[in-house]
Amino acid sequence: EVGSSSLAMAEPEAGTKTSAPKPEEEPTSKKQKMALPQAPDEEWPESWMMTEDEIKDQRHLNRQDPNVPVTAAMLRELGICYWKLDADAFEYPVKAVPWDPKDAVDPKLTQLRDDRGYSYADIITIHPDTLPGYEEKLKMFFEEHIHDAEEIRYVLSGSGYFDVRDKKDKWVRVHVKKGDLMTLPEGIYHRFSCDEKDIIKAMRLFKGQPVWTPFNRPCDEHPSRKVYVNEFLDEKKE
Ligand code: KMT
Repeated sequence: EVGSSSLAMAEPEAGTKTSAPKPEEEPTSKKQKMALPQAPDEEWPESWMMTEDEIKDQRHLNRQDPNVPVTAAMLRELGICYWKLDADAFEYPVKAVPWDPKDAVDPKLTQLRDDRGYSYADIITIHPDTLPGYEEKLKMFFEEHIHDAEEIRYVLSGSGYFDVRDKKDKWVRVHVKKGDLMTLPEGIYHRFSCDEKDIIKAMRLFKGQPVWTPFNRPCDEHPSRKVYVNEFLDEKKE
């Protein structure tokens, strides 16, 4: 092995006794562009454990009493990612299907799209005036389900709740607002609800051709659920 590594060949006097090898410098041609860093913990959306009582109004906070906050670290452990963008600094259409992600005017959004390979985007405004079949869709969004791909939502205005199941299968409510770009991993049980403001405009991004099909719970045998359980819930990883 001696002398066969590129490190040994890079030493000024090969074969002479040297101290510990110097840290290797990355060749400039191979320098990777840093991926857009996720937001610091204090900027993550406010999240809490939901009440276990029957839900009377899904638009209410539905917190426990006293409130049980959920930290950014706990959300990350469930596979959630989060970036904060400046949604006021750029203009996006009210509705566009599809809206070409190459038209992204925000350089951070462009970087995120390139880092993560998002190739599709559209904009959905959840409000009775803008969403055909509003009531029916809201019911569908609030049914507990998974997708067979990552769910990526960038909130351009308004606000709402993504509820996700934690490691103990309890509901965590994540309150997303303008500027929040959040991803939910493939196979996580989740649902969406408007909050009391009753309006949210969000960009939906996707890798490849979008597939919105929800698989309602129970679907523990679905391959995407198995991927999620294996990656985030399996005990052996604790
Ligand atoms: C979904 O998949 O649940 C939705 O697209 C609705 C939420 S978008 C803010």
